[in-house]
Amino acid sequence: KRVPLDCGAWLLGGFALHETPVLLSMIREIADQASFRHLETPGGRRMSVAMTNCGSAGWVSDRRGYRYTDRDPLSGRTWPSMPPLFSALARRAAEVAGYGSFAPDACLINRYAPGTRLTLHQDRNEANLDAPIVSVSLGVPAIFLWGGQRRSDRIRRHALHHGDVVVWGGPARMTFHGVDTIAKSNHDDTGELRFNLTFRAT
Ligand code: MD3
Ligand code: FE
Repeated sequence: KRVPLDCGAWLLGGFALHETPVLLSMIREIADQASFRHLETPGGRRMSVAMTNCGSAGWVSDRRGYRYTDRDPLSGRTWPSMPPLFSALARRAAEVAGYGSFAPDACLINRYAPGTRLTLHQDRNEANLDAPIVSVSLGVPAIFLWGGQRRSDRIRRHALHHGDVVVWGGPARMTFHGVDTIAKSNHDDTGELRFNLTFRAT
């Protein structure tokens, strides 16, 4: 099913469902090479979400700011390459949502434990704002929050489940969004955890 969340934003319910086991095993392999870590915000706060990346670029945050790097600052090595299955999934989802020729070079992998949240923000570190962002949810459910182009705009909420894919492009690309505090629950494939992949063209 393809449900419009906003102008330019589509929820593809269960779009990745049959690929979730292989996605999770690839996340494990990536994390063996580039560990999940809690990044520091420019303001000096530790993010409750744990993050890693794959692809030729990876998103990082530290006291100097937010940016994309070609190397993992923890190891000094390049980020693990993006599995072809990841990019193929992201491309197919973007196409279904009306964004042809999406070529992601970065995949940020977020890991949420119970009590973790992601405060309202815009994704604005990408040079290419014409390209959409494709997100894949895995594991325990989350309440996704999104507003408008201004932080003060009314917030809407929608549950994201294991295997759901959301594509944010066009007018929705600069939408303020976040994730409400993750409740304690269990998923057969991830235990108490939620993972989210976000595919970006930087
Ligand atoms: C709307 N991640 O990594 S994914 C992020 O569930 C991020 O981990 C959330 O926000 C998560 O930056 C939400 C859905 C999403 C991702 C990017 C967007 C929604 C978006 C960019 C613009 C507008
Ligand atoms: Fe975001």
